[in-house]
Amino acid sequence: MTPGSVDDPVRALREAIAAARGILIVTGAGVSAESGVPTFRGEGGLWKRRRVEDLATPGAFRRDPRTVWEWYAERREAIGRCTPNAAHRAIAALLLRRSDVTVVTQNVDGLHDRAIIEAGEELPHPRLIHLHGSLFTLRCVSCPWQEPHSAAPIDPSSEVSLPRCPACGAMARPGVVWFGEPLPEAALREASIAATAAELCLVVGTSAVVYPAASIPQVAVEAGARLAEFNPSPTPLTPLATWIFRQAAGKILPYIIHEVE
Ligand code: BV8
Ligand code: ZN
Repeated sequence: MTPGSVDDPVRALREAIAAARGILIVTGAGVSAESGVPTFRGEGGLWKRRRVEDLATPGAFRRDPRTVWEWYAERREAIGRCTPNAAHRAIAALLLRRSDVTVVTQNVDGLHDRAIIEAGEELPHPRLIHLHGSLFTLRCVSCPWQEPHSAAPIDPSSEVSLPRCPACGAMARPGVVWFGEPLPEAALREASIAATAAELCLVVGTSAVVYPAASIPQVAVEAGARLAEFNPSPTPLTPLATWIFRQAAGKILPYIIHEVE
């Protein structure tokens, strides 16, 4: 395929981005892979080494809060040393440049937020939607207390050293959505509204197997959006894609997005 030819997907997608009214970008763990954050299901995936049922569920936390906190403390520590990559920066640049762009992320690593801060903007960004919460928020298991908790390391060495709610003294937990838990209503609603309004949906680095997040790009396509998939591997969304880029997001996305006003 010669670049610039009619069937050149890069040129076609650039033109579609320039012409679109309403762009939805849905991201998963793959967008953070080049930042050194392990994905969940690929080779070397996080879940591979650990059984999801043992860790990312309310039951697991009730049964063994120390082990669950050990896993989350390890991830917070590792991700705290990672930085946004070129894909996060390109997505942040498009989000900040165009008021009709919405980013819906399943990621809890905060790297989209950090790319927005690096671009000199404030948080929270109204059009960056977190479907599964954040590793860097703590919340109480029994009262409404929650707060951002980026720096302080968690000491999971004993039940006594685990974080407690300052308001009621109950156990504090990671501010993420576990399996079997509902997603934040407002986030899911805003994501669905953005999906129905989008003319273009870019899906970046997700295996599209976790619901209801995986239904968001499908809602966009059913409402008439064209879909571009950025993933080295095929996913259940591949059959819906108009454009497919089997490269690492950090390589191809800046090349496509930066050229488009
Ligand atoms: C709920 C947060 C109901 C914690 C996570 C149908 C409808 C509704 C629910 C279900 C349903 N069917 C099944 C369910 C239950 C379940 C579910 O979906 N299970 C799946 C596994 C079958 N869903 C739930 O439990 C959800 N809750 O439905 O509640 C309810 C309603 C009312 C009242 C009570 C209950 C909650 C789901 C959220 C779970 N939390 N994580 C934490 O992170 O610790 S899920 C976890 O998976 C992460 O959040 C992650 O974001 C998410 C999705 O994974 P991906 O991001 O896609 O990552 P993955 O590794 O899988 O893929 C990476 C991709 O990147 C790969 O394709 C790879 O090829 C690609 N890649 C790699 N490198 C690159 C790359 N791409 C581009 N560039 C690269 N360089
Ligand atoms: Zn409390």
